[in-house]
Amino acid sequence: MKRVLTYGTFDLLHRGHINLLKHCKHLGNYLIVGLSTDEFNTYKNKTACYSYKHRKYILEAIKYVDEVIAEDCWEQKIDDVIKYNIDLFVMGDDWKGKFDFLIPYCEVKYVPRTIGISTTEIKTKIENNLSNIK
Ligand code: C2G
Repeated sequence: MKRVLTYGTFDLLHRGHINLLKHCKHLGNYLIVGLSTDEFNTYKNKTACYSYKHRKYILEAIKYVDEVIAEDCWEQKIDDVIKYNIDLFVMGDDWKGKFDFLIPYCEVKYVPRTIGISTTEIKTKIENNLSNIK
């Protein structure tokens, strides 16, 4: 049983998130997602449209996801890798190198980010359309 861990905000879920989660699951057998809490998003200077409760509800409905845990801070990753007996940590390659401190504890992989889609882009498109409507 290869246990995989990844983290993120996963707001306004889109195909880039699904590609990442699918890739994570196919690299192992059991996928745990560390979902950024609303408080941690504030700390990351990110404002999610959906609350943690709703982002968790949506993630738990995805067939690739086996478990969702709260991501409260940057510093919890080593403890999580040990606590959840993680074999492989995966993030999109926009984070390449940022989590290499986990290498002594588990395998670390950065996978290609899906080009042409992001939560920020989705928000901008909606805001632009709304401004056109006014
Ligand atoms: N992602 C992707 N392709 C996209 C958009 C996102 O592969 N077009 C990946 C990111 O690389 C990340 C995951 O999807 O691995 C989640 O992305 P976000 O929800 O934007 O999370 P982020 O703000 O990067 O927070 O401690 C780590 C942080 O919590 C990551």
